[in-house]
Amino acid sequence: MFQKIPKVMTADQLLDQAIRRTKKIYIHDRNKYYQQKKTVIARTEAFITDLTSRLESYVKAFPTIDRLPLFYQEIIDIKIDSNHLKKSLGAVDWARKTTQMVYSTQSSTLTKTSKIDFLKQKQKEIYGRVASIVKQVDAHLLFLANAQKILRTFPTIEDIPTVVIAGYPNVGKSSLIRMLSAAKPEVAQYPFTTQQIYVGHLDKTVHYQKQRYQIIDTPGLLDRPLSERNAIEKQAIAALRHLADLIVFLFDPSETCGYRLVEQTQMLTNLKEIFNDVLFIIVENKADVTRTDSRHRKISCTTKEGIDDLRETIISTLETQ
Ligand SMILES: Nc1nc2c(ncn2[C@@H]2O[C@H](COP(=O)(O)OP(=O)(O)O)[C@@H](O)[C@H]2O)c(=O)[nH]1
Ligand SMILES: [Mg+2]
Repeated sequence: MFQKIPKVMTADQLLDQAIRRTKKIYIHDRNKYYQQKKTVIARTEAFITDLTSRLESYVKAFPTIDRLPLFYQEIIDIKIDSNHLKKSLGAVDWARKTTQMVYSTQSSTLTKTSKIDFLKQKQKEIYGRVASIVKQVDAHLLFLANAQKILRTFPTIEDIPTVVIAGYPNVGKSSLIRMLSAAKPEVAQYPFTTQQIYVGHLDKTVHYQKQRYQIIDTPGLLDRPLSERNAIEKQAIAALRHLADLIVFLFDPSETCGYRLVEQTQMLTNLKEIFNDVLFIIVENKADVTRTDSRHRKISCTTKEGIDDLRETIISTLETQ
């Protein structure tokens, strides 16, 4: 999702690189004087272009936060701090504009002069002013560099109808997401836990148009009692609210997962409180082992019992969302 953002350099690195590149520039002219003059001007121009285009590429590559899906806005705010990010992008853009302005106001002096010494002195002045502008935003560049590193690890989650799978460990969440997904689910780092997030897709063709639905498993997040959560994890769970159009809660009535039914019921109650505006489908897995007489839907990831029916129900529920 944010993989295209380039690595952000520090002020010193930016300036060094710009200077290094200019040194490779030579303009040839039979006239020695013109050769020198043209070379100094070309180098100064290249210096400015190198810097401003790089600064511009940073500002353009970062997403416009307010236009991102709410899920991303929230995790960016938690992991990076949205206001700080906006401020830093603004500062870097200011440096780009100011650098450009310094050059625009000085470039005519360079072309008009006939003295090489004066020309070189002017060039030095421009380099000096621009260097101090870029150094002024060094802290912001560092902030962006760090933000880029964090954003790069964010999972790619689309803004399409999404079902999230929840339930205690070993109830069969991974098995279910594998059964339901059209292709192998993608694995990515979830920004808050050491755990990973699994993103699969359900496809359905309606009137020759392929509809895509997302299916997400967040091991480590929706599989432990909320009372054991730290503040960040609670926020991370809250961010999922923006993502989930539907939650499939998996019970394991066989209790081979290692958790008793009362504990599992308690987690469901908890989740319903947090996701109070999200629809739940409650499913009992491992029906091949234990089949209760509850009214809940029964499935088995081992025998595939109830899987096709569950897929249909998920899709038709998401369609009406
Ligand atoms: N008998 C039986 N075992 C299952 C079923 N679904 C999953 N399992 C087993 O339960 C264990 C945990 O499954 P997994 O999908 O990893 O659970 P997760 O931790 O919730 O993702 C694995 O050994 C699975 O093979 C089922 O329907 N029937
Ligand atoms: Mg799992």
